[in-house]
Amino acid sequence: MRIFSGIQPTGRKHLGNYIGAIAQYVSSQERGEGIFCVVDLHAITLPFDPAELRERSYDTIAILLAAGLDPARSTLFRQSDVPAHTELTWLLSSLTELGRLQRMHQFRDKSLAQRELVSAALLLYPVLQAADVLAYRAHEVPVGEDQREHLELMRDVARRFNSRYGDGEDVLVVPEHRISQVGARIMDLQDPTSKMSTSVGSEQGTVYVLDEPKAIEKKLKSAVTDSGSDVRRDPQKPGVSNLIEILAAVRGVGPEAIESELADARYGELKGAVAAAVVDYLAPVRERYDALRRDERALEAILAAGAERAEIRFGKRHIGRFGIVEQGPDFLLKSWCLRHGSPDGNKRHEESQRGPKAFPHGCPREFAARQPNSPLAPSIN
Ligand code: AQP
Repeated sequence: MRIFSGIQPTGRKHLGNYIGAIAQYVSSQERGEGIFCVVDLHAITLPFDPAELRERSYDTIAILLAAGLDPARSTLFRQSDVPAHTELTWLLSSLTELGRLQRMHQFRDKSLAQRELVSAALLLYPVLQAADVLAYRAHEVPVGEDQREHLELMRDVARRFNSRYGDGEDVLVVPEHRISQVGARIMDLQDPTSKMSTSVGSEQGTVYVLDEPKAIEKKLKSAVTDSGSDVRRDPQKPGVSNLIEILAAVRGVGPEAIESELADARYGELKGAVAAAVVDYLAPVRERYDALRRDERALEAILAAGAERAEIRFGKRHIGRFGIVEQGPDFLLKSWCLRHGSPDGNKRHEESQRGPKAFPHGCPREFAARQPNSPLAPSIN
């Protein structure tokens, strides 16, 4: 089974990102072939500073490694290093309803919060996300609850592509989302009716993965609760429900187990237990992070190798004016046929694979370098 997910290199990663997404990525390595991507192109849908984005991309990849993603087992790369994502976005945008994009919650919330330019890229964010996943024909996408709507759109786009261009074949895999039963929507500690968030939350209401233990304790111990005293989940008690959910998620148990364990406890004890558990949960990540983050050359090497592997194992290398010059997933071939409006696109592709003869102006060096027996070919496992 192939598993894909992407994470933005925006700001500092918080406990919601960690529980809802990163911890799931790490455990998914036991179930299948993981492909994880630092989605820097998603991050530019809002105003950004290029130098800052580069730094945050390193921060994010270092957190993923510190959390336990293993580049030898999973493919880890930076989205902008693999051009197939943006190429496929354009193709898929031709199959995506404009009205539906405009109604997406994330687009509405983020465009309302924008004071200056609301970019077309912000609108197309879910199409790029669809391209990310569909390019690799991933079967499963681990995400937090806030991404459910985008996943539904992606599934519909894949189905539409298959019914229009698949010739009876499921060229694109219609992926399943994997949203945890526990911890899929961690709430802000100061406003437990809103999700813990990079862009909207308060500093005090957001636990960051790299926070010092003292800061974690302080934030959790000052979490907003309610005037009652029962430690149980209830829509009327969003603060207490959130703390129960966090404790359950970090201990890897159901929230009912926490409710019965703390049935006689007061809110202060609940907060203390959550604080201690979260400090222990994040400590190993913080300890490993610094050394990983310091070595930017090593991070670059991991990202470069991941991009290479993503392109060769799962994607295509290049759609140039000669057509697809390296074998890629069938759907890209079909996309190419679609572009050329000709069912014999396949034939032309095969011809282009036979070598330099297919290139009227000679064989480009880039193509030569990528031939399996070329001395210029990169060595890929
Ligand atoms: N509060 C959350 N609880 C559980 N899961 C969450 N995720 C985000 N917030 C929560 C999941 O984290 C993954 C990465 O999200 P992202 O790439 O969107 O990163 P981000 O922009 O830094 O995260 P935010 O906080 O979601 O940013 P805002 O609120 O500014 O848009 C995703 O799988 C997401 O579901």
